[in-house]
Amino acid sequence: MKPMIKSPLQIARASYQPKVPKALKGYVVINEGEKTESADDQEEIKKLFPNTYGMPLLSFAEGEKKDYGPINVGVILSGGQAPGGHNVICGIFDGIKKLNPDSRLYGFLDGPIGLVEHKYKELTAEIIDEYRNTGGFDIIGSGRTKLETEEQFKKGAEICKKLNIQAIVIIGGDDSNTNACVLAEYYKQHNYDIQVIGCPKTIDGDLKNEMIEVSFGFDTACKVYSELIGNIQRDASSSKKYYHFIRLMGRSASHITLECALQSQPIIALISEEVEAKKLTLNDIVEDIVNVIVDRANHGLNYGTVLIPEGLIEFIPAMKKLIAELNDMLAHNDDFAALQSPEEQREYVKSKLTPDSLAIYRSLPKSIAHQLTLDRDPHGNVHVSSIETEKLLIDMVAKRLAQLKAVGKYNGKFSTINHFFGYEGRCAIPSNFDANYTYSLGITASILIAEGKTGYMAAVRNLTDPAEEWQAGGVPITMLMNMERRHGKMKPVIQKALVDLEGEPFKFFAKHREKWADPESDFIYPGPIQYFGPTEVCDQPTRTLLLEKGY
Ligand code: FBP
Repeated sequence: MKPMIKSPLQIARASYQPKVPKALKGYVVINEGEKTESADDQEEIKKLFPNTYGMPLLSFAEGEKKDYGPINVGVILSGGQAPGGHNVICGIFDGIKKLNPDSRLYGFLDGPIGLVEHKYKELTAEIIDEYRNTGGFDIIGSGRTKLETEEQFKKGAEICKKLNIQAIVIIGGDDSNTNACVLAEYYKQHNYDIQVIGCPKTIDGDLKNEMIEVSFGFDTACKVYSELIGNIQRDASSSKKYYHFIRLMGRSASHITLECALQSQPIIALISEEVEAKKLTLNDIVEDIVNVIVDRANHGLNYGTVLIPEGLIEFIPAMKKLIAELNDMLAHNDDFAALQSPEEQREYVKSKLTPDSLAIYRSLPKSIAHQLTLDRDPHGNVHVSSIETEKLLIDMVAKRLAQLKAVGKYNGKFSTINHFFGYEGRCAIPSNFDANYTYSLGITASILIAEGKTGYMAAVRNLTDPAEEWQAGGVPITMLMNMERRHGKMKPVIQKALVDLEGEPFKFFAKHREKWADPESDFIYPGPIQYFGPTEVCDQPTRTLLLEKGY
């Protein structure tokens, strides 16, 4: 292993001892709760997962010392990076070693493909110690291969047999945990002795239900973006010359944008779920932004920040229809794939769309229309992070302001800067919250494995309490599933948790946003994540989590 050169903060963080729930400090007993149902489409999901459907919720309590044989585990990091992934692996390692020092941990390389292609490395204490409390997924790499064929499952079983691996832990988002669920069911159905455990990862915050309070990484990523937004707001207030249009990652869900808005108080934050509920058109959204800008100009202010969720475009009803048509049209479409130039592709798409969608497609700048037809990921998702919605909005707002200026209804200056924040936060050094949460998830996974569970997601709850009071356990993955259309076919997948317009975080935002747009209002400057210092500065969870829990 090549020696790493480290910053003073890296060195200090290496010796940070994550806090864990009381029950995880010693040995546990598992209490079984109620039997569970899937999020929707219960009959279909039950049929597809006869061996793993309806299992009970599990919660851990402090128990007596027990003896376990050696536990060999294979771990996979799947999908986009999220701060804390390394600590999940450290938690699994420490967990299985505590239960039996002869246990071994193998990391499959570069995502699920490592399992299929038998690419792995043993994670020794020396390697693990280099990655404690660090950001990134570079310990073993990540990838987005979808595990779905019997051949892949069998190849996975082969390597597990060779390495005597009793369980696979898949650390991933909704799509990767869908893989985990399918794999668990397959191995159980075919009597392979291999357990599969999932772990809720994603900065997007869209993998949650009443039992999974938040996915890991959301806390750190939002804090990084909020710091940057705050810095930009201070720059804007100082120079007084720019409107900053900031698009934020998050896929379809607007949780990141909402959380960043709660932390920084921009003049505008768009929430996709509200746009859909109110059936707003692109022109409606532009008009709302323009009204705020005109009002600020009337008060002599020509600067501010506008937050835009990256998935916005999918939630504008007419755009949603267009994207759905494109998804079906482009799924496994060799004719389209064979076309060489963007012009040929554009003509092909235009010839296949329904008249309404064609009109929308034509109205879009060519660059955006092209971005909508780029490759879907292996799970069938549009690559929303490649669609430059912020530029589209700047363009439309500028045109509308020019019209108003021409008739004397706007007398300001509209100079803009566009940003896209996503990759800046996905590998940040995990906040104390994420460092503690992920390490606890790792230990939880090791216990679920030792106790012979499969088809469960490691879960740690009560996250607004001090870490010692957190409640660890397991949630059947089938509980999060429903049927959705992917690549033109209905498939069982984990239901994405979108922003709940009746939930407290959104209600708080809706109540205060007008005040934030007001020329008299102040921005908030959250500042950088603090790792050492007073607890009210270092250990605060997100505003979303606090509001959801009634704080
Ligand atoms: P997952 O956690 O669901 O894998 O996605 C995280 C994410 O950062 C999204 O917010 C973003 O749209 C996407 O990954 C970008 O994908 P990529 O890493 O392939 O560019």
